Formats: sequence, C-alpha cells, structure tokens
Amino acid sequence: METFVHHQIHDLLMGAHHPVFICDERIDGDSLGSSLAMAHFLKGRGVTVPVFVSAPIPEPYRFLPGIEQTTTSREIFQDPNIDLVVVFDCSDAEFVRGLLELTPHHPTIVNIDHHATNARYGDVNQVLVDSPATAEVVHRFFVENHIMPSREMATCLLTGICFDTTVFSNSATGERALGAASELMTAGGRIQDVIRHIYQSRSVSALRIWGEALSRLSTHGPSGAVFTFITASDLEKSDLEPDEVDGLSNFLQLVVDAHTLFVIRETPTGEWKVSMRSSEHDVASVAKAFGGGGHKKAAGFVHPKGSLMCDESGCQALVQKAMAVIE
Ligand SMILES: [Mn+2]
Repeated sequence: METFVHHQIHDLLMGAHHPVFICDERIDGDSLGSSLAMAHFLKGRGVTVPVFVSAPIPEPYRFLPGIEQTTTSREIFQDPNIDLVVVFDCSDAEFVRGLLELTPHHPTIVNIDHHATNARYGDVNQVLVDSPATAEVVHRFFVENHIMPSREMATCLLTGICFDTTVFSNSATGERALGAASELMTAGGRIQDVIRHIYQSRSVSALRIWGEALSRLSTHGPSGAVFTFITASDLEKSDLEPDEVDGLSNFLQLVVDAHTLFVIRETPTGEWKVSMRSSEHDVASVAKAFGGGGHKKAAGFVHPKGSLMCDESGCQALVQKAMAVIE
C-alpha cells in the first residue's frame, strides 16, 4: 500500500499544472524541509510551486535552499487554476480546511505526514506513523520513484530528520532515521550546515530565557512529571521572538531525569502553549484531549486563556489536569 501511494502521489505531481504546497501551521525544520525538498524536485521539472507558511520564516531556517519559494500570502489559494494541494507534516485538518475554503474549485488534496493524530483529511494520504519525520516519508517517496535527490533536496530532508530526532538523540532516532540520513549525506546533503544553523545559533538573550526556565523547573508530586514555564512578560522584557525559545523542551528532554516533561509558554494574548515530552506515557492522547496533536512521545496543545496565572501553582494545576488524562 505504501509503495502504491508513493507512485500515486508521483503521478498526481507529474500531472499537476498549478500545485500549491502547505507547511504545518507551526513552522519547523520538518514541515519546511520536507516541503522544500519536494518543491526542488518539481523545480527540476520546470514547475515552481508556492509553499504556503502561516508566519514569516524563523531566522534559523532562512539558509534552506529554496526558502524564497515560501509565501505567507493566503491570496495564492484564490487562484482558480490550482489543481493540486500537497500538505506536509500537518495533522490538523481544521488548519488545512480553513485554507482550502479560499480555493474557488476543489483541488486534489495529498496529505503527507507521520503524526499519529493525523485525521487523514486528504484525497490521498501517506501518513506513516512509524516514520521518524515527514522528511523521511518524502525520502522514501524519492526512493520508491527512483528519483536521485539533488544536494539541495538532500539538505532539506536532512533538516527535517535532524529536527524531529533532535540531531539523532530522542526516541524517534532509529534505523530509519539514521539509514535515511546516511543516504542523504551520500547524495551530498550538508549535515554540518543543518546542525550549525538550527542548533548552534542560539542568541545569548534566548539562552538567558532558557536559564530563567531552568531555574523554575518543578516536579508535579503525584505523577513525577517535571514542568517549567515562560511568561509573556519574560518574552516582552527580552524582545525575543517566541520561536527563539522553542527548542527548550527538546533540550530539557535530553538532560532532565523525569518520565514526562511539560514546557508551558504564555503567549501575548494569554493563551498557554504547552509542549510535552515523555519516555513512558502517550502524550498524544493528552494533546488530543485538549484539542492539540502530535506523537506518542512528543505532543502539544494550546490552552485557552483562563483564570489561572502563568506561575508555578497555575502550571501545577494544568499539569495535574493533563496527567489525569493518562492515569
Ligand atoms: Mn514531523
């Protein structure tokens, strides 16, 4: 079935005159890397695809080859000629539906992902939940269709795999991630560039916020989960973009001795962005219960502005509610 779908997607791409790609609403190395690799492939065949992103590209990803093909303009969806939409690394059917409502006709939807919570909203769905990254799904698409990735395509796919495995250290790391990475390096992918841009580029002010978060690490007694938080005023004081503090949960997961970890970030509008990592529990089920999504071991959700303060006791109460879903 998987091979059949890879061929089916290839046929759709080859037959499309006006395709559009969509990255997950939360821009990350995997959604960008996988979509840009595919965009490069089509560029080689004479088709320049707009790649829709919901926000400006965060600084660490601006080195990616083909990044100039990304656009935040929702107007692209109003083009009556769009005949194919390919969505990358996005489990949230609502987000995609909102964009498709803008299209005058009904283009064919291809959904390429690896999230367990993906609702399979496409006309064609290649959702491989045992894959470490959507970039690895796209890598397999190239292998199955006998396409040799260019250096640029390989660098984009390595970005996705490095991002989702936290440079080959988290639980998504295995034979498939390492096997694909090795083949992509053979194809000329520049893994050192990826690591330097994505991981070795934290600003001092971002790290100071991380320091603040480290000093607030607390344990939720009943479950043993560990949590920390970053408030809207922390971010305001520092003039940081919120995406510059992302990565903290991945870093903490590597070094904290706990089965489950919560990193809570308050947005300027008072919502809480909750990022969860667990080695033992299915945090995707927690995310789902709160309207979010993700993987068994790494998931997240947005909690609406409520009466709780974003402080230690407020966060303790939220962790209590979240852990009750598991127990
Ligand atoms: Mn991913």
